[in-house]
Amino acid sequence: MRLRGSNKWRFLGSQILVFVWSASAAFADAAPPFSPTNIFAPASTPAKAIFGLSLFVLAVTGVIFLVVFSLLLYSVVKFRKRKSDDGREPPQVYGSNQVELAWTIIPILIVVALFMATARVIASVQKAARPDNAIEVVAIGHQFWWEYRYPALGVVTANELHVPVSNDDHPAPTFIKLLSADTDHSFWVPRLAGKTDLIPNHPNSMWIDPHEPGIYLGQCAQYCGTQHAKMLLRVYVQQRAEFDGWIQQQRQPATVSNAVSQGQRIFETTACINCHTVAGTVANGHFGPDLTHLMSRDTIAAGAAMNTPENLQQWITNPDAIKPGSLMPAMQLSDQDLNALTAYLETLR
Ligand code: HEC
Ligand SMILES: [Cu+2]
Repeated sequence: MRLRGSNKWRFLGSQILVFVWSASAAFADAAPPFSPTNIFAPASTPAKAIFGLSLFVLAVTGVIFLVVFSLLLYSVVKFRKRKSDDGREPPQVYGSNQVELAWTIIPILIVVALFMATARVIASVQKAARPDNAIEVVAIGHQFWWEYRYPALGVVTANELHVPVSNDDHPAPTFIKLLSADTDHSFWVPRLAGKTDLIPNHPNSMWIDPHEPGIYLGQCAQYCGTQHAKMLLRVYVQQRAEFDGWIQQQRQPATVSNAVSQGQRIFETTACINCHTVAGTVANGHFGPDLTHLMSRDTIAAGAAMNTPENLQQWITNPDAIKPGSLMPAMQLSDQDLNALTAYLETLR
C-alpha cells in the first residue's frame, strides 16, 4: 500500500487512535465492576507480585517506546524531503565509539534489570514457606473437569474449590498440588495466581492466599481436548467459619433414607456407579466427579451449566447437548426412570 501526503498522516493518526483506544479499554476493565478474570485486579499475593512486575516491565518498555518513537518522529519531520532539496545526500557520519558503547551498554543494563526483577518475583512465589496451618488441596485435572481432594480434612469434591480467606491477622494460604489423570491441563485463576500446568506423572504445586471473600473464576489454560473451552474454574473464597462449616458438611456421607428410593435403585443398578462415587453407598467409581454432595454445587460439568433439575435431566439424557465431546455417555433411560433418578440426585445435599 502506498500512501501519500495527508493520507499518510491520517493513516498514522488512526493507528495511534486504535492503540490508545485498546489500551484504555484494557484499563477501563480494571475499574470496579471489572471482569472476574481481570489480570489487572489481583486479590492474592502471587497474583499481586506478578501484577507489580508487569507494571514495572510496562513502565520500562513504555519509556523505551516513548524515547525511540519521539526520536523517530523528530527525524521523520525534521529531515523530510523538501522542494528545495538539491537531490544530494546529506553528509554521512561513520563510526562513533561513544554512540556504539551507549547503545550496547544501556540495553544490556535494561535487560539485566528486567531479569533481576523477574527472578526475584519467581523466587518469592516459588520459595514461599508453607505455614503449618496452610490448607492442603490436591487438584487433579481430568478431561474435562477438576477433582479436588483435601487429604488432611477427608473431603473430595469436584469443579468448585472452596478455600478460606487469608489476611494479615489470620494468614491461611492454600497450597495446591497439581496432578493430571490424562493429558496436560493448566490451572489459571488470574486474580489469584499465575498459570501452572498439570502434567501426567509430574506433580506441580502452587499456592494462593485470597484476601477477600467471593467467587474467583478461571479456565483450563492448556488445550486438553474437545471440551477444553468448557473446563472452567470456580474458586469460592469464604470467611473462615463458613469454610469450616462447608468442610463439616462435605465430610458427611450421603444421607441415606431407610426406604431406598426408586431413583437410588436405578442409580445403583446402572453404569453410573462405575464412574461416580456417592460416599456411604455401593457407588465408588472414580472416572467422573464425586456426587456425594452434588446439590451443594452451583454448577455441573465444570461450570458448563447451572445445577438445576432441568439441566441435570438434560445432562443425564444427553451430555453432548451441554458439552459436546464430554466423556460421560448418554444414558438411555425412560422418562419415568429419569424423573426418579433426578429426584434421587436432588437428595444428595
Ligand atoms: C463412563 C463413565 C460414566 C458413566 C457411566 C456415567 N457418568 Fe456421569 N459423568 C462422567 C464424567 C466423565 C463426567 C464429567 C464430565 C465433564 O464435566 O466433562 C460426569 C458428570 C456427571 C454429572 C455432573 C457432575 C458435576 O458435578 O459436574 C452428573 C450429575 C452425572 N455425571 C450423573 C450421572 C448419572 C446419574 C449416571 C448414570 C445414569 C452417570 N452419570 C453415568 C462419567 C460417567
Ligand atoms: Cu483441561
